[in-house]
Amino acid sequence: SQQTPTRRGTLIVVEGLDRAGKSSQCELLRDYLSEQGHNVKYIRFPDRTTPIGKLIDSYLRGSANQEDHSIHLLFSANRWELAKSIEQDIAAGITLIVDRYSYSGAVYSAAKANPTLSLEWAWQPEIGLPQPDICLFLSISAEEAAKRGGFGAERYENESMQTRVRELFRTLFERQKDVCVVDAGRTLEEVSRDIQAAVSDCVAQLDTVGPLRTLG
Ligand code: FDM
Ligand code: MG
Repeated sequence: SQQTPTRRGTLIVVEGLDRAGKSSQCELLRDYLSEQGHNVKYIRFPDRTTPIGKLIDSYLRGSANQEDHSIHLLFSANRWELAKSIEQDIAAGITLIVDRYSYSGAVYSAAKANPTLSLEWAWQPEIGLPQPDICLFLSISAEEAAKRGGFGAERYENESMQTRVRELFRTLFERQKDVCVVDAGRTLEEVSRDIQAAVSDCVAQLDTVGPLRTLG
């Protein structure tokens, strides 16, 4: 008898500024999709557990310095080292929720205003990585973010960096038309309802989309 081929999983990316509620929304989405019967995995970048991830972790905590381009390529390498396992999970029918991805990668590095580190340059090493089926951008105003409390102690967690990151996310997502912008300045429930609706549409259209694509 013939076996029904496994329906591939969906690659879902959640992006946004610090304090936009990414982690809470990823958890709510994981629970929602699990209840719907999906086999779900929730991962995040940077993955601080690998050898490259440990270098990134010391950089973010400020216990180590790295040249701007060098740390940028390490963040990218941290995605490349997991690319195969992402492809394998998707092929095995697992739905992956990814907290930050190439978009954060390009935007945070370009926000340093290093003259030889443009958004264009920063995007190049991302080309060829698995392309998300849906990228949800949790958008929050500077005012709303400020209301949600102070910054943490890690590198990049300061007002001037966050302002540049916000502008660059906007620039990037004006070019990448396939992003789903979610107004994250509302209650957890309101935001999660929008996310669930967008993800459900995406999952329903998966057969039309075909196999997992790659970033261009
Ligand atoms: N970040 C994250 C980057 O600079 N490049 C990347 O490729 C990624 C994935 O690392 F400030 C930044 C964004 C953030 C920091 O992320 C750690 P979390 O999600 O706040 O732990
Ligand atoms: Mg953070």
